[in-house]
Amino acid sequence: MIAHSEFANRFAAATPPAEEPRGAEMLIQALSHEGVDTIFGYPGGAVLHIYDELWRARERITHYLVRHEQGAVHMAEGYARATGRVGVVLVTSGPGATNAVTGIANAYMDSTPIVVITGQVPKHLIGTDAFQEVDTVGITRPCVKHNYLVREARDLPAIVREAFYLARSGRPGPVVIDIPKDVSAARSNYSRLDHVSFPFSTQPAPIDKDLAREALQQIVNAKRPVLYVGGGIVNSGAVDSLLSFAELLHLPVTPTLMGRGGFPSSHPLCLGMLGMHGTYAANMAVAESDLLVALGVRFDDRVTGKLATFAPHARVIHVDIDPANIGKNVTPTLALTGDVGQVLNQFLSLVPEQERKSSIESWWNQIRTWQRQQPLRFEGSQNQIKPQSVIRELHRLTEGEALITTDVGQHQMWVAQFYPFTRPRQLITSGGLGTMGFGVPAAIGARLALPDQLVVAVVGDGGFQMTNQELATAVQYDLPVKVLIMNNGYLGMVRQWQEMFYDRTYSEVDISVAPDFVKLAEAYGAAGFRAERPAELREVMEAALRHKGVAVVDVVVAKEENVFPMVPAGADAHQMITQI
Ligand SMILES: Cc1ncc(C[n+]2csc(CCOP(=O)(O)OP(=O)(O)O)c2C)c(N)n1
Repeated sequence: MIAHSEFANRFAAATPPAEEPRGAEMLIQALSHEGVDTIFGYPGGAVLHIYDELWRARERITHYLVRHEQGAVHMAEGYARATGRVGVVLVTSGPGATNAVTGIANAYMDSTPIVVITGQVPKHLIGTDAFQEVDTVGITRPCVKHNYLVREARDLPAIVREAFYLARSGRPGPVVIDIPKDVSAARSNYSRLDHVSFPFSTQPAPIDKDLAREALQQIVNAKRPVLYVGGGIVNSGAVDSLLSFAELLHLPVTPTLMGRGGFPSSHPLCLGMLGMHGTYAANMAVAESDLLVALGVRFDDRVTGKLATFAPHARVIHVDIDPANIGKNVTPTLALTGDVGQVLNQFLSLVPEQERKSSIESWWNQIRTWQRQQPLRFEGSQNQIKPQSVIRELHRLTEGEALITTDVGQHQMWVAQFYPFTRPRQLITSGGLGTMGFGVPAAIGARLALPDQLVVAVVGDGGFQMTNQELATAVQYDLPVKVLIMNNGYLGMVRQWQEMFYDRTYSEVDISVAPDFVKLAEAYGAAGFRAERPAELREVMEAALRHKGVAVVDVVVAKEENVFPMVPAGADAHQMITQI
């Protein structure tokens, strides 16, 4: 048995001279060089050298200690989506990395730029089923833009530089850097960061002018055009160009869930969201259109329903920065690969003077008729709080200015339907992967990025129970997010499907045995509020929004309310269920 001090002496004696930096130090230097000042993470054995170095760098980089690695990734996503900056995560090997995978996949599906640094067992133990070893590169391969297993400390500066470039360029997404413990410990020649060679061209590819001209001609000539706009508009910062273009040609616009806020909801040209729970007018307009202009979208099945009958009369122009998206689900008649903002600017510069007026009045008359026939609506109630009315009230109390994050389920759809988003990055939701538990940590990350912004997480009672431990993180760092739980005692969206498509067989969706959410909030050091009756809703929400610190509002809503309209999975717009 070696006494502790003796061990420490031996270790010290074996430590090489300190002139050359360790891999961990090079990593921190490289992160600083990328402008990183915020990391969300959770320590463990394989990242101890990195945490040691991080402590020394704490004046430059603030580390936010989460309560679960999934929370760290969602916080980084919230941070990234609120600002467009790259979010950074640091977790340990094995379970640290696997806990992060849901967030990584979520970021991949929603094109969110994050860099996730994972610890790995020392190189000589890789492949031996060592303690806390998993093949992180293998596990994450299908859900990252790129990943690295770092073999030499001296490679770190170049890898970090490339990882950040890849995360934010083109279609943004997650990049994983897996660092074996011996690599973060190794001392190495330090290549100066500004001398790192960089194989990529950072210039965006030019837009094909002839194709752009042809696309514009088709748009101008179309009788029933629709602009179908997605998250690409937000990521590209193309919001103003889109607005100018739509206004110039008086074109109807329908945003996807991820495109919400990319075009102002209250604008007369906006038809509301399309897809499974989109508006009647948006879905009918797409179904009857003769030209669908798809801008920064990926033809998700929640938008298209049955592909064979999606927009059956339409030519399709698809503009996307990611060539892999083009033709993946729908074969376009004309494709433009490139930044959607640049393409729109190109269109704007080409629109001939005489075309700057609407020639599609009868199309607009038809659309207005659909809007009048089936507006978004719900039945009010004197006795029960209707979930839609909660969102309306939230909109009123926040004067439409809140940044909203959500989980996944019915509440998410009601937020998308009833909170009219007016600016990009105002709704941060899990669109592609549909991750319950996303809302609370994403709100924390967004609030950290935007300290003056009111941030409200609207969550279900199911999703809240997946990541509510991050309330501790919010309290610890004084990030006063507001959490609005739409508590229906059910896994509501699943219950709705069971009601509608499985003869009301409510199989395993009753979650009415739950903690007292007010007490739970208080146990975390947050404030807890509850509203059970319509008459008290406004006052309770007001009090929660006024509260200076982290606040949780348990809103007990009508248990069996359904989200309408609904295009059943695999159906087409004409089979939309609109009744309430
Ligand atoms: C991690 C995860 N597991 C399962 C699902 C499937 N799922 C989608 S919606 C939903 C119900 C969500 O219930 P709740 O959070 O209470 O929200 P509500 O639908 O009632 O608004 C479930 C289980 C999912 N999206 N994510």
